[in-house]
Amino acid sequence: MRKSLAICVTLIVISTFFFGANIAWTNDKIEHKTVIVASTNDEWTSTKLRIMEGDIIVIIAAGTVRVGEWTGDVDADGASNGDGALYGKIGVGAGFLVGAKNVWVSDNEGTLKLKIRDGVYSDNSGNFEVRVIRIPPEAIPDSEIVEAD
Ligand SMILES: [Ca+2]
Repeated sequence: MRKSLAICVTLIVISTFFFGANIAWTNDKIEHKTVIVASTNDEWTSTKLRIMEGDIIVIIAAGTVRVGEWTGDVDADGASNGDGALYGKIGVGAGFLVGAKNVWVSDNEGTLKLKIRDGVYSDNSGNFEVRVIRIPPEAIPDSEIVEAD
C-alpha cells in the first residue's frame, strides 16, 4: 500500500515536471509583430519570432524600396528580375521568396528572418514595414465538419 502511494506521488511529480517544462518552451498563442526591413541592410533582419513546424505564418509587407536606377520604386514583390523582393529564412534553412503578401505552413523550426534581395545594397533607399503573424495550430479552434447539402 505504502509502495503504491510512493509510485503514485512519483508519477505526479514527473508529469508535473514535463507539463510545466512544456509550457515553458512552447508558445501556443498567436503572435503579431511589425518589423522594419531596410533596403540598405545586406544582413538578415530578425523578426524575433520563433517558428515551430506546423505554425501558420502570415506576411503583409507595406511600402516601396528603390534598389537600382532602372527598377524605380518597387513593392515587396520586387522588380521583374526579382531585385527588391522580400525574402525569408527560418533557422539555418535556405532563403525563399516571400513577396508582399504570403501565407504558408512552416516545415521548419527556428527564428524567422527577412531580407530584401539585391546585389549592391549601398545605393538603395526606402524600407518595408512588414507585419508578421504566427498562428500555432494549438491556437486554432477544432474544425467543424460541413455536411454536403
Ligand atoms: Ca542596389
